[in-house]
Amino acid sequence: MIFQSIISKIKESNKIAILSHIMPDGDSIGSSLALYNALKKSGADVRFILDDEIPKIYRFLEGSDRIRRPGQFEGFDIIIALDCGDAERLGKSSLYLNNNYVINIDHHVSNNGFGNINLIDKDSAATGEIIYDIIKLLEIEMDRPICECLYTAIVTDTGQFQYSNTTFRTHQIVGDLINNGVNVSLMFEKIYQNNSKEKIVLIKTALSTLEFFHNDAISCISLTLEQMKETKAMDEDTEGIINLARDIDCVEVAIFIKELEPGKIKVGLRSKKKADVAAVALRFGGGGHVHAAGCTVKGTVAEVKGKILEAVAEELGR
Ligand SMILES: [Mn+2]
Repeated sequence: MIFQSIISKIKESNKIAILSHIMPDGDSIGSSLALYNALKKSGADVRFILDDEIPKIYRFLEGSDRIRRPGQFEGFDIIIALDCGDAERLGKSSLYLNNNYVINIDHHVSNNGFGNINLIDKDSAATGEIIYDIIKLLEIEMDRPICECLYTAIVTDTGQFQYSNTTFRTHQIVGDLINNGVNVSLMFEKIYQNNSKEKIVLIKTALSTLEFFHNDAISCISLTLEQMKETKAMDEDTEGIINLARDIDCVEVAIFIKELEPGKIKVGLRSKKKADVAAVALRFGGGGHVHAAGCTVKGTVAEVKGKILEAVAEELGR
């Protein structure tokens, strides 16, 4: 029903804007570019507006060189926001939400339903899975560039098909993408075997801060602005660092603390089994999934670390 209203809304629209969140990841970029390429192919006047840079590793994807930055307010027949839990995460792109008809498509439980139509499917491993269905229902042919975008969305949000969000359906969809031309080893080479030297030096610095708490059930890695500057790494290079802290046998919850600007700290949280890190993040105004969540907190690195450690320990004791 909700799918049908979205499909008819898209079909009756010509001028369409796709928006997604700042600090983009593989799913936000992959799902947005897949829909962008598909709608473009169907003849729509479509643009993908993003208030950020596309991370280098995703620049091989079709359409990645045609993103627009948010500028003047413009009217669109519809706005489609993807993979974004709330309007604030759109950055300056949120200005397009005013006086435009908004379709909000996401898989985050914490999505606050800011659209006129909201399709929030927490059982989808990635927004890319929902976009796969949308493109199928629009009866637009799945060509190789579209499939590569969707594959990127799904492989990154499932942690290379290892997280509990990975389902039978995930593999069915991915099977179809491979059937339509995706070269798996080439995708892994582009996404995972393409690190810059600066990124690896950053990982070295990050690991030097690794600490354990709560009988080693909690691990914590932190990065200050100064350390970021010293390593000359890019902001996007911090992606995946938290996994190094998580992937340790004794660890149940991993914390990654990153200084965004003086007094403003971004916190990433990962858990393996029962601990609900989305609940922890929510207490600090953030959100996410049970096993992967985040928030932005005011304070120094040490202050924020103290508060988060306390909240995580409480969650573990529940
Ligand atoms: Mn996602």
